[in-house]
Amino acid sequence: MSRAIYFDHDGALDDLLSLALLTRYRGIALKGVTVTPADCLIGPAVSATRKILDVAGAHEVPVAEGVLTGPNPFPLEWRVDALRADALPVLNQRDPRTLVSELPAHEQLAQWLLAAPEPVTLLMIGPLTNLAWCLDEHPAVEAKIAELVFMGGAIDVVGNVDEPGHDGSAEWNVYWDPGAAHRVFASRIPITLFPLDATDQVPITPEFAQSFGRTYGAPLGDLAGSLLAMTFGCFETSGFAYCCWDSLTTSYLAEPELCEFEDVRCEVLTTGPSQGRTVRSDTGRVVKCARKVDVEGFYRHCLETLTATPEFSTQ
Ligand code: AGV
Ligand code: CA
Repeated sequence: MSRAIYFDHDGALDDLLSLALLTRYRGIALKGVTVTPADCLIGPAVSATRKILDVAGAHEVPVAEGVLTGPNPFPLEWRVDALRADALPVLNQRDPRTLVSELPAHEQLAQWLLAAPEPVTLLMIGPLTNLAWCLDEHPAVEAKIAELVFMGGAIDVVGNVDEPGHDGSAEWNVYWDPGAAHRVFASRIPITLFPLDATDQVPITPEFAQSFGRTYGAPLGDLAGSLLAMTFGCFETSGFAYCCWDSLTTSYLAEPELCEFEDVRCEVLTTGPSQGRTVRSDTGRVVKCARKVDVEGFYRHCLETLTATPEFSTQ
């Protein structure tokens, strides 16, 4: 029996790459996908999600559209990336068969978790808003989550928020909805965290993106190479590299040994110029925190996973 996974993403290029990876992993059963309207335009992000699942032969995995929002919106210039991804030829060979659930993402996630026969793994690579709502409205979901794997935070490195009035110490997924992150950290759910400390080590380099050309031919490899190509220009325009934030986090489900971990006590700040910061604190909660990455091993993992022969199973 495979491990059941529920997956919440927020529609950025790296999120869509992560979805492609997830569909290829043996030993996990992807049960449902929710999309948070954070680092995306939600319509194109849901559409691209359905198309990727269909191309991967995973059209039976249901998708739920998010409606809950946080207080600190993402820059519009990042959010439009989903529009471009949704128009890629590899995703438009036919109309996708993937179904969108009638419930909004937060309610659907609660229903899925409450109905789970065994505690599941929850992978979240955007803000924690949907989960925080579930914990407030349906406390029984807490015991249904064996592990939350979350991309977010910055422990011993600078953050990536560059907004007026902010001191730059926060990472965006936490900053978008600091209250939600605070709520989830206050739960007893075991958290495996991929903060910028780890993800800073895996920038999207020209070599990594172009390696998908050498093996050109498989649809998901083509998708990955295109998504990676679309991230270029980020450093030149903003001074920040576009990293494999979410895809590194996702790879943990297939190859946990790609990272070394350290237990860190920390808390989430919710107000003031450092809002959204994840800060070490003796009174904070313990998270299992990714620290050092096998960088070449990770790039190889992505290439091999996405360019091998297709095979998908929810069982
Ligand atoms: O902070 C990293 C998170 C990840 O979940 N996102 C992007 C990934 O999906 C926000 C983000 C930070 N810098 C960005 C981001 C950039 N330059 N472009 C788009 N999104
Ligand atoms: Ca994301």
